[in-house]
Amino acid sequence: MKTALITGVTGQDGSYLSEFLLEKGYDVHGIIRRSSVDFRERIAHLEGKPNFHLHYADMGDSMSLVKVVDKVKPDEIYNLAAQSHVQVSFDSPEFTADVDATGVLRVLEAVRACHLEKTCRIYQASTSELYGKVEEVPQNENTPFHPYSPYAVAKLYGYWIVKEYREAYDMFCCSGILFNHESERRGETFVTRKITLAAARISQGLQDCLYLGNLDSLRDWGYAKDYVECMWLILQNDKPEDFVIATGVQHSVREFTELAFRHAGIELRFEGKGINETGVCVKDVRSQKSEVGSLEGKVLVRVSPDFYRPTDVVNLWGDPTKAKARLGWNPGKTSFEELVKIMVEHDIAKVAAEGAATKVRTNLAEYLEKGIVK
Ligand code: NAP
Ligand code: G4F
Repeated sequence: MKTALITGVTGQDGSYLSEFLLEKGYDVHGIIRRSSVDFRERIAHLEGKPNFHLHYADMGDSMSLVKVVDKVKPDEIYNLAAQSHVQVSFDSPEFTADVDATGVLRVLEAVRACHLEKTCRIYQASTSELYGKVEEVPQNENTPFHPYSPYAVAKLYGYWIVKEYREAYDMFCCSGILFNHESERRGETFVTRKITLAAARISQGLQDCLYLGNLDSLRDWGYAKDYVECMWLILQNDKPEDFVIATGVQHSVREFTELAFRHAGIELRFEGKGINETGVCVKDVRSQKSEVGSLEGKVLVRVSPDFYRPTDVVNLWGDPTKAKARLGWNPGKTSFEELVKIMVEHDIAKVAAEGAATKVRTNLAEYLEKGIVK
C-alpha cells in the first residue's frame, strides 16, 4: 500500500484527489490548518474511513510540516495548499507569497530534513497563471512565463524551486501547469461557481442580478475530477517532468454565463459595452416560475468595476499535447457543455434544498455583489 500526503486536502482538488487515491488503495494523509470554524464540507464524507487521516500543520510553519512528513513518511506528496484566489492576492500579497512561494520550499526542505529525498515523489500545483500577460497562444511547456498578479509571481517561485531541487538534489519533484478546472465543489467566489450559483438563485427568485467583472476574459476550463487523475499520472511517470494540463478549448466569461443561465431555463442577450454591458432575459423557459413571475425583459447580469483586477489575465488557452502523448491522459473526457451542466444542476438542487437557509446566503450574495467579498 502506497502512502500519500496531501496539503490543501480540504480544497476542491484535495477532496477529489483524496477520493481518487483512496479508490486506488492508497493510505491517504491530509494536512488541515486550525480554524475557528470546524467546517470541512468537501471531505466530510471521507472522515472516519480507515485509510484517511488528517494532521494539523500550516504552510507557514516549517516545523509543523517536518513533523507531519516525518510521522507519515509518504511515498508521494501532493502540494495543493495555496491562497488560490488571484484577486485576493492583490489584497494579501505577502501572505500569498508566504504560502504559495515559501510554502513550497518548506515542503521540499521537510522532505530533505526527513531524509526522504530519494524515495518521496512530490507534485507541485502549478498554474496557467504563470503565462499571465500571454506571449503565445495557445500555451505549452515551452511558452515563456509572464506572471501578472502577486499570486502568479508567488507560484512562479514555486515552479522554479521545484525545478531547482530536481536538478540540485536529484529529487523526483514535478509541476503540473494546470489550466482552470472547476466543479460543483469550486469555491463560491471563482467566476464559474459565482455564475452557476447565481443562475440557480435567480431562477428560484432568490437573487435579482449577478454582478461580474471582465466578461471578455478567456479561459480553458476543465473538470477538476478529470484533472486530479493527471496529478497522479505525473508522479507515476518514469522520469520527473513538468506538464501542461488543459482541455485545448477556450471560452469567454460571457459564454459561460449564457450557457449556465440557459441550463437554468433563462435565455440571455448581452447588450452594450464595458461597464454598461448588461445581460437581459429574452426568453424565460423555467419549468417552475417563482412568485416573481416571468423574467423576460429583466436585466439579470450587470458589470461592476469592483470585480476588475489591477492586472487581468485575459487569454489562457492550453495545449495538452504532451500530457496526452506521454501520460495517456484524455483532455476531452468532460466537455465544456457537460461541465456547465453538472455545475448548474448541482446548484439548482443545492439552492432548492437549502430553502430558508438560501435566503441567508442571498444576503452574502448581496455582499459579493457589492464587492466586499471578491
Ligand atoms: P482551493 O479550493 O482554494 O484549496 C486550497 C487549499 O489550500 C485549501 O485546502 C486550504 O485550506 C489550503 N491552504 C491555504 N492556505 C493554507 C495554509 N497556510 N496552510 C495549510 N493549508 C492551506 O484550491 P484548488 O482549486 O483546490 O487548487 C488546488 C491548488 O491548485 C492550489 O495550489 C491552486 O493554486 C492550484 N491551481 C488551481 C487551479 C484551479 O483552476 N482550481 C488551477 C491551477 C492551479 P482551508 O480549507 O483551510 O482554506
Ligand atoms: O474564476 P477566476 O477568479 O479564476 P482565475 O483568476 O483564472 O484563477 C483560477 O485559475 C488559475 C489557473 O489559471 C488558478 F491558478 C487560480 O488558483 C484560480 O483557481 O477568474 C477567471 C476570470 C478572470 O479573468 C477574472 O477577471 O474571470 C474574470 N472575472 C470576471 N468577473 C471574474 C469575475 N472573476 C471572479 N472571481 N469574479 C468575478 O465576478
